[in-house]
Amino acid sequence: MNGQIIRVISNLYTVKIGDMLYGCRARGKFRKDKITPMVGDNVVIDVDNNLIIDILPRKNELTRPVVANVDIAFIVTSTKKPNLDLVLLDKLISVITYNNIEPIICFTKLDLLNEVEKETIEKLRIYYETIGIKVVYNTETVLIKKLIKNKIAVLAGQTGAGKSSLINRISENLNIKTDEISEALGRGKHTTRHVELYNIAEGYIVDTPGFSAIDLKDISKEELKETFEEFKRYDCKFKDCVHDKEIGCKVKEAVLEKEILQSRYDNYLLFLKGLEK
Ligand SMILES: Nc1nc2c(ncn2[C@@H]2O[C@H](COP(=O)(O)OP(=O)(O)OP(=O)(O)O)[C@@H](O)[C@H]2O)c(=O)[nH]1
Ligand SMILES: [Mg+2]
Ligand SMILES: [Zn+2]
Repeated sequence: MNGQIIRVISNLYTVKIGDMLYGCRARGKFRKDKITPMVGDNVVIDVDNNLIIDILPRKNELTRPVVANVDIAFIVTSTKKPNLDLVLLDKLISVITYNNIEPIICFTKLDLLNEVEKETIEKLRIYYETIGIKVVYNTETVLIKKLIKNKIAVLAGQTGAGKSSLINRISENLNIKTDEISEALGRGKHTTRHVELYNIAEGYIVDTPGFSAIDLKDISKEELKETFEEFKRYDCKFKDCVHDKEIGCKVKEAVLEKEILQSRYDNYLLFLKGLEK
């Protein structure tokens, strides 16, 4: 029977099949092959023996926390206190996209902004939406819940951005404090492995500590370019153009024409330089 691992405590896996939960162990062969089942894994279990006998191919694997098959990542982005950080936002978009996860921007703390500042955020929202990235405000709880439905979601973003508050907003009936979620997901737990997916809004959510620390170092220049969706619309003179100093670069022209957001291009170059070292 096929199911999904929703909890790991030490070597005990909880596998969900429909509405049923099965406590399982991994078959011995996995250990020999150095394969470790992960939360989020789609697995085949032998119900009679409570054994995980096969793991289906993963679409991605995160290491902090250890979760597989993540569908979406909310990039929780504070617009004030702490100040808007477009470098971190664009970096997370690239890292998340590269990991085969759909990035969704969630702006927070718009209540702290004046009208002019709000307009700036509204313009950013429109830009990112235009390039195909979903954008929400943390107050749009109905919309956020709809996005989580039937998905495994993680939260990324700097400390104080409002990740835990967002979970509280959308989880009327979650009977665990968000602090405890972070705790359960690995903070300060060194001896026992415990990762759990929490059922919220008919989906699963992981309050990810430290996702923002992930950097781009494993990505090649070519792969970085691929994560900037809006660049793909332009045909540069050279097919392998990295949109830096090449002549006939249509991306650079588009930046001058203000078709591409200056900060997006600046951040791209910043990440590109970082990869050259
Ligand atoms: N004014 C305002 N404050 C907010 C909003 N969202 C969160 N906060 C406040 O911002 C502070 C930080 O929020 P948290 O949810 O703890 O932030 P976090 O992202 O979980 O931070 P870490 O757990 O440290 O990574 C808290 O005092 C929240 O009450 C918002 O939309 N508006
Ligand atoms: Mg938090
Ligand atoms: Zn170019």
